[in-house]
Amino acid sequence: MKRALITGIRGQDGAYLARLLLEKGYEVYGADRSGDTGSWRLKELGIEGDVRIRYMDLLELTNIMREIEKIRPDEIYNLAAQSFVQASFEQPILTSDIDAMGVVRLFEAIRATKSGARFYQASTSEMFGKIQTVPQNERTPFYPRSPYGVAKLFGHWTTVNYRESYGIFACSGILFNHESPLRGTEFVTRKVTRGIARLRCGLQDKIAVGNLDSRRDWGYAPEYVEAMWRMLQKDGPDDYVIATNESHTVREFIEFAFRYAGFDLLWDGKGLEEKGIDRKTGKTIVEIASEFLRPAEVDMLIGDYSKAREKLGWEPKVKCEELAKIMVEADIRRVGKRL
Ligand code: NAP
Ligand code: F7E
Repeated sequence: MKRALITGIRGQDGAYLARLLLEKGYEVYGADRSGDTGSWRLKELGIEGDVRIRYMDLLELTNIMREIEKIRPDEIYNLAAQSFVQASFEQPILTSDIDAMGVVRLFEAIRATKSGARFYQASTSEMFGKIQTVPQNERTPFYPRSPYGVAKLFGHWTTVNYRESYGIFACSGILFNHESPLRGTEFVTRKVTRGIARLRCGLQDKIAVGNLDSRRDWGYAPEYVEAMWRMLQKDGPDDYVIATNESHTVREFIEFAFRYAGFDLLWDGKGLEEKGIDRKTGKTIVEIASEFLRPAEVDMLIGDYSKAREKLGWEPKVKCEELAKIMVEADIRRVGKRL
């Protein structure tokens, strides 16, 4: 039986990856910094009792070393991060400590314990930031636009460097945005789908958002964790872009989600004054709030996943419109049950 250690087990991807690896017969260890064994995501997937939770913080090297020594994993998936871009502008030092230095700590722990584990690093399309080519692939130059993007770029190059210097089987997955019903409510997709579900039953009267015009390549998280696993099953380590090769504005995602929930949304006004109006009632249901605008924005992302298709046999199935439907459906169901 293979043994996997997943950092960030309590996050969206941690939950889906844990389910996938359990289905494949792995013994799954989940590292969590709170020491709490409960997780609403693992619970929703029905696997809460099947994952062995270990107390581990990426800020503490000794803690990481002890756990790797004890667990002796065959595969380590580093999914832990301060992953909210907007928060990284408020907490740049903490974000760097976790997302950049945390990766060095993990690699040094692997070396110190002489672990032969294969390693996956959760890199991100945010490293492309102010994009230099369209679409973006593994050869596109990086230009991060936030403390989060800068820290993740450090983590990416650390992964490449430890692979080249010490022969560690380390892969960097450059994943574009991926969402699901398990997405955190601070991210725009889930904020919108949860907001719509609550609007429908009068628990909230509008949704406040920031930039409507940025474009993202949004995929479906359960499919993306499959790509992570495939990377670690290859004969050699490498880096891969994982994306859908479709790009949509935030505005379009909002339109898909409202339409699926049965609303007829009409946009009116410009800039901070723009509003989304419910054509049936004439009420404002979407408004712009400057607090959700960022000091620097990533305007547009679209990924070219052809290397992953050729080498991993990986292909996305769920695209943006279908994704909005899946998320709206799940949130309507939850609100119905008052979850
Ligand atoms: P997520 O839901 O935010 O999960 C990240 C997890 O990391 C959280 O559960 C968090 O724990 C944990 N964590 C934070 N700081 C930690 C620390 N110091 N020590 C240990 N654990 C810590 O993120 P996700 O969406 O699942 O993404 C997984 C990874 O992929 C992240 O590294 C993210 O940056 C990266 N990524 C995500 C996307 C995407 O679109 N989802 C795209 C590209 C890359 P708490 O619950 O205690 O806060
Ligand atoms: O923003 C705009 C916002 O926070 C998407 C993380 O998983 O994916 C994620 O980062 C876009 C941005 O995701 C609101 O300005 C408008 O242009 O959902 P987001 P993100 O910043 O793209 C990457 C790949 C990661 O690696 C990250 O870890 O939507 N936007 N209005 C808004 N964003 C938020 N959060 N809230 C709003 O109200």
